[in-house]
Amino acid sequence: MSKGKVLLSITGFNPRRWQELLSADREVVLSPEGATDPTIEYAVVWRQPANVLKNLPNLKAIFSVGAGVDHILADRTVPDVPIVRVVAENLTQYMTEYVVWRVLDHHRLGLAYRTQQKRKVWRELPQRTAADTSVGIMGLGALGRAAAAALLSLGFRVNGWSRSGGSMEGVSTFGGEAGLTPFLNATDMLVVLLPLTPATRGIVDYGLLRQLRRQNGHGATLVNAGRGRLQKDDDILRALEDGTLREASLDVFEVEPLPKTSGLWSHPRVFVTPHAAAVSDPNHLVGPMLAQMDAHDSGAPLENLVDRTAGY
Ligand code: NDP
Ligand code: OXD
Repeated sequence: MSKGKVLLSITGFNPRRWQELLSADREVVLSPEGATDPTIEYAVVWRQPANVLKNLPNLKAIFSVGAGVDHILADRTVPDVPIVRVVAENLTQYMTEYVVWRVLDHHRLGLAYRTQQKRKVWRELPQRTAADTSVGIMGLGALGRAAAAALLSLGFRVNGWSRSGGSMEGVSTFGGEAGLTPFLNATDMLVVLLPLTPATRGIVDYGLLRQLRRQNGHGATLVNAGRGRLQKDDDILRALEDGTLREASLDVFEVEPLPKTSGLWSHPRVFVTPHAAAVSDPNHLVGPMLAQMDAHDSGAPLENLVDRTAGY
């Protein structure tokens, strides 16, 4: 019996490699043949056009090309079938590298030394130890936990905030609304690895940044590699201007691509990357996706399912 077709519905980047790899095992279509195409059994999507999934009578599951699923659920017509998100070693490794890179650069005064180098200034700056620095990770899930483990191994103190407040060895964990202020008050460097959901949208605002610890009069540091709409770009600029924040590394923004008019591009204490912290590599991800489709067809449960009521 032939396998059901895969709808590959991608906007924002060229899906050619995804198509090639998926086609090795299943027929792939880039749009349904008619609004109610019965031949499509699986969808692989990134920011699919609105309504494209809504009337597929034999759709068994939707696979997100990324770890986040806000781009799928933004379309309210997405049918009530299981949604599978990416949890993969190579994506986790990329994110861990990004977090360690940015935390170490801020911690070891990379910005100040680069500025000195431009001016040919030979001056040693006072250096804090990792053990004196608390990194607080908002979102202690697959990515947050891996980043926490790497930071612990470098000697940082690590705090973690999540919905459940679930524990992790070596990490001071905090949960829910009640845990947020104590978590922030004990954090010098904030790393945001939350999903974008109705509960987290806009959470990284000026009021939240004010609650971070600012030791010895130094502003705190922000690293956001979660989602742009978790943060208020203007509040970050304000916090940088009044000393609430010392520096920021931002991989994600309220509007992407970051508009040329944004003050974040040229701010001397902001490090910008174009939503590149952890890319979804089809060479690593398509094989497991196809294997899950086959296993599901044989009756096995799907893995890495999204809890639609929570939105992640
Ligand atoms: P997980 O679902 O594994 O973890 C999410 C974490 O966030 C969990 O600890 C969860 O709490 C916590 N959380 C969710 N909602 C809330 C809330 N309302 N209050 C407090 N904590 C909350 O996700 P991943 O770690 O795999 O990925 C995290 C996000 O990273 C993705 O959703 C995506 O947006 C982003 N991402 C960005 C990339 C980039 O290149 N910039 C690449 C890949 C992902 P609990 O543990 O209690 O469930
Ligand atoms: C993801 C992303 O969610 O790339 O995986 O942002």
